[in-house]
Amino acid sequence: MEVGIVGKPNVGKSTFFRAATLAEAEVANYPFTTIKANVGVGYTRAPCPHTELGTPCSPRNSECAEGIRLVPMRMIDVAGLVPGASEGKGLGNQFLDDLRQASVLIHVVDASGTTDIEGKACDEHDPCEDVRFLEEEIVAWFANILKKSWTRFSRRVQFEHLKFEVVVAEQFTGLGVNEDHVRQALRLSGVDAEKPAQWSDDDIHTFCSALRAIAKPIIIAANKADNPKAAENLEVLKKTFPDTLVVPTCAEAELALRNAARGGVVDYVPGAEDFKINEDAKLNDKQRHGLELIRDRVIRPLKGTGIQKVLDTAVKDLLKLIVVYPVEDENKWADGKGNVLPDAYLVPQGITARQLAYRIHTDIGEKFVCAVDGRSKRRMGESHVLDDGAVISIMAKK
Ligand SMILES: Nc1nc2c(ncn2[C@@H]2O[C@H](COP(=O)(O)OP(=O)(O)OP(=O)(O)O)[C@@H](O)[C@H]2O)c(=O)[nH]1
Ligand SMILES: [Mg+2]
Repeated sequence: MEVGIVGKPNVGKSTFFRAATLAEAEVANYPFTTIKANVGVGYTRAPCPHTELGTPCSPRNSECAEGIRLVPMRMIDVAGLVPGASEGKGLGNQFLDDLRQASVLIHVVDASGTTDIEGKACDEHDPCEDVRFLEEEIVAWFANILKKSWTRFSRRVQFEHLKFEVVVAEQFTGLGVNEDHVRQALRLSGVDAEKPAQWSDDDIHTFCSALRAIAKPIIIAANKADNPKAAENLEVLKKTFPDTLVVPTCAEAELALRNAARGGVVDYVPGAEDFKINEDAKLNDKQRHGLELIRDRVIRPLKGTGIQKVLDTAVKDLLKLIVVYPVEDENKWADGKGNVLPDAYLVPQGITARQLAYRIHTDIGEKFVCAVDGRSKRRMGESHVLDDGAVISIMAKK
């Protein structure tokens, strides 16, 4: 699972990335601070079933903090995008290649409206413009790939009777686009898959726009929400893009809180709606005041900093993934070595018991006999659809 952080320069992408991953990345108040992409690990949260069991867990592929399982995902913070990037403007389109593996994009927008379309400081700017241009750049990136060998490819579909989705998915190899994405994009755009040779530029654009929405869905982080001008822009963004998820964020506050928590100054769990200043911490007046400001301007009005909310919403509502816990022993919820709830798997909603078995190991998928629900101890057949948070033991032929 990979998450891409995108947006025009100077909006707070690297601050968001650092806050989410605690990895180092340069942050500065001018455009194009980031040139080479930063890669790190962020987390999505799920309730950990160990709290029901009353036994501590021993996670292997994830972490557990106060009853919350943190499931890792790769995050990538790329260079700022400007209009025309897909034709080489700004830092050009190399950053787009950095986004190939991303299955979801977090578009960081400056909701305070104090940076212009190229990321330079200004008094007023409409962030809706940024949302439109960024989407168009990604669509243009898709369209350029498709157009590169359009003639040859459309002929193969029309005259050699090859399946459109097979040929298109081939074109996009390495971009995380599969045949199912193409089929969905065809349905959504209503273009004629039988006669691509007759497609106009508009048809290509309509199709690529649908493919972008399916293969690289976007969630908007309306950042710099601590700025007094942000509230109004946030409402405009939500109204203008009613079908897009928009979450207000303050990356700077999240970074400050995570650093303070790491230094033992505050008790703060990412995603929490409050934090506690540690009484033993030696803070000067300025530091204490800074933390109180974060509480008054960000945490209270926004019910948190929004950073973790963006990640959790992207996984749950946009990608429609759930977390399941495969175990070997359905009574102790442990693996063969006695590790309790060792693995947390991010899987698509609607996954069946047998599909999960295949994800664990091809061999287990092939020799699947049945699965057992760790809670009810009921047996389930191969086509049983798994619930979010399921604890599952899979029986396979020896
Ligand atoms: N007020 C406020 N400022 C922020 C916030 N997040 C980031 N900033 C500031 O915005 C400026 C740009 O931050 P970066 O994280 O470097 O932005 P970027 O989008 O990675 O910029 P490029 O790498 O140049 O594209 C810095 O001065 C940050 O401190 C926020 O939530 N609120
Ligand atoms: Mg940056």
